Amino acid sequence: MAPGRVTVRSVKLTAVELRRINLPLVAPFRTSFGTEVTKDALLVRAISPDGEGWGECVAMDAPLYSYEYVETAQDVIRRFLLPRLFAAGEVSAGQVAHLLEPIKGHPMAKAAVEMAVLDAELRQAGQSLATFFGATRDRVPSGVSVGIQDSVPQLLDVVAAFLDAGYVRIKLKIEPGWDVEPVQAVRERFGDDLLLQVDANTAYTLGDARQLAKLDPFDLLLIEQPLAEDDVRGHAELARRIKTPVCLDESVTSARSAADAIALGACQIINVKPGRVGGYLEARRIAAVAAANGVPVWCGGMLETGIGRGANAALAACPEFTLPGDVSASDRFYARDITPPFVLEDGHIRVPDGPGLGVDVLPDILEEVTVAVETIRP
Ligand code: NPQ
Ligand code: MG
Repeated sequence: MAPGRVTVRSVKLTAVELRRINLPLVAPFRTSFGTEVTKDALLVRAISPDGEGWGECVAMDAPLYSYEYVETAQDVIRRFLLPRLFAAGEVSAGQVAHLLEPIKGHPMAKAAVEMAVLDAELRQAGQSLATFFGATRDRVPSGVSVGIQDSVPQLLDVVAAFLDAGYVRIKLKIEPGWDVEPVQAVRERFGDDLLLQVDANTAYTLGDARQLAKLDPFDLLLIEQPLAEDDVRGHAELARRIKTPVCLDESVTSARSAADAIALGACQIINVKPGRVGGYLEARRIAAVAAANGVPVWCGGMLETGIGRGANAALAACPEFTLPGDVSASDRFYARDITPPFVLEDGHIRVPDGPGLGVDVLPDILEEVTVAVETIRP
């Protein structure tokens, strides 16, 4: 940094805008917990005298992935989170989690607020999120999550199209009745070299261990969150009964819970999602804890707009992230996004290098998809 230049490390919040948008998905996305056809997202815009910052809340419109949903996130942000940040005067992103700690739970709401402050702060300082994180790559390999389909032939067509587009890793959503058959069909059609994994989103119980062991011959990279969110011990037992490495998603809610799950033998791999764990800073700590224990991590996805997608690309560019993430191109989910789209280049997504998120919101499209705006002031 040039002599005499001062790095601004805090943000004076004069207002925060909470904006709800509705984006149609290019195709319905079916998982073991339901089928989504549109994305109801909550955006957080932190406004300060020195500029603004954007955050994206990854809560769904219903409590199907975890207990949070977009209305509870907006309510807790409005009523409990922002008043604490306003009361603190100037805030730095590194202080946000501590200031919000007295409020229990609501990690996705907290993550969105921290992200907006972090973006504002880094834009002021002229530093990219990737540099702030210590990212070591300028592009990241891109994986794709493939929803449950109506038939195996249909699944093979969908997977073929994603492979043609260049995706380097395929994740199949599974549930009881849609597991061994689709995995076997994809292996047979696309061969042993395909990087392939599955995600059950908690749809099984330990009593299904024999069924899940039938996936052993297919050389999957991992099975993600087969059992309930709070069944950490069950995952440890399952990990002893199957050959496929167990990866946790929903169960890992903090760096502490990651350390506990690793110590219990409940996971050999971790899916890191900033929203699920209360923010990008906690996500970085989880990656560090995992790496210290020799546990590979990868960056998950929550159907983010370009705002969250850019931030995920920066996170996925950190050295601990040794497996391809669910950081797909924007057109995997959206025909039109609120930012310039992220595109696949030789199976990779470019990591933004501009200040903050390094992603610019397109005002006209943003207005078109906005369904409500609320401004909160101190
Ligand atoms: C997962 N994501 O890894 C999640 C689940 C998921 C890309 O598989 C709206 C918002 C719909 C968030 C559907 C992927 C969603 C969502 C599924 C998250 O478990
Ligand atoms: Mg998952």
